[in-house]
Amino acid sequence: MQRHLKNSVGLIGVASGLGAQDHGCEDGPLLLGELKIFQGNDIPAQWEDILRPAANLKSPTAAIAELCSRLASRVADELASGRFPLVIGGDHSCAIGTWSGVHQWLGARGPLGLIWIDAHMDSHTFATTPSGALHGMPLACLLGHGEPALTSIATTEPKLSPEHVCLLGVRSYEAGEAALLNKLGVRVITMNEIRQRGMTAALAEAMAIARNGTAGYGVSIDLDVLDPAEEPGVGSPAPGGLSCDELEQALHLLHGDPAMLAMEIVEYNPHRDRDHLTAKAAGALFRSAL
Ligand SMILES: [Mn+2]
Repeated sequence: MQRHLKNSVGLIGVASGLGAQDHGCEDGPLLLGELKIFQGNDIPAQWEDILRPAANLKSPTAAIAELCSRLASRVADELASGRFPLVIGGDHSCAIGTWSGVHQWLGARGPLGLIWIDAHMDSHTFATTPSGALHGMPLACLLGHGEPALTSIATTEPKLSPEHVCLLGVRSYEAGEAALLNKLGVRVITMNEIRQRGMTAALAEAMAIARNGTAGYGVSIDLDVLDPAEEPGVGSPAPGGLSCDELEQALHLLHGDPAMLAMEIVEYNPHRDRDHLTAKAAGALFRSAL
């Protein structure tokens, strides 16, 4: 599919931490904007909007469903305007909105592929979650499993088919979500496997999966895939992650790929960051991918 989106990037912030136990990620987009982390690249990037949860919805599920529904429309609008959407979280529950929006825009053009770069699987449902936190559920929701309010954003059908999805960098998960992905046949490339094969080879495989039989694909980057010793500013740190350098190098593979339709960078928690290290990492990842 021919698209020429990447001459302009539309940044959409999602200032919400409602999906996490620690709400600190809600302050991520504003600080990244103030630091001009995504400016000064070859490709002009402009903040189009920062979305916030509605104040009148008391349950996190209702608030996140409403927020994701607005986000999905916003992302579809960016694509329709010819810009490349870059969604900046917030906690990872915003992925339900981001990828529902890309799916909606694709419509009859064909299925959506997704590369999920994360220390976690984010594939719980309310039946398996130990914490109840919605940022542990977005991938399950996009695959059509979980709370109907969250699986039916934009349309009731699943936004992703298992064969078009690949996870990268996983090292911290629970049995229930692993069982769901295993049952569905989703490819999971763990941190151990990346240590053996290298991140570039692993990302090349993920791209092949996300491109095969799809009309385009997206990339969801949870900053907690990076090692917290280097990049501490994330919601749920998990030791033993990627270095920013190795992820940056691998992301060059995405550079200039017309099949890449959108990206999101999530879980930046400024309250845990040190000397803006993790904020700068977010900017470096953006520049190498685009
Ligand atoms: Mn995540």
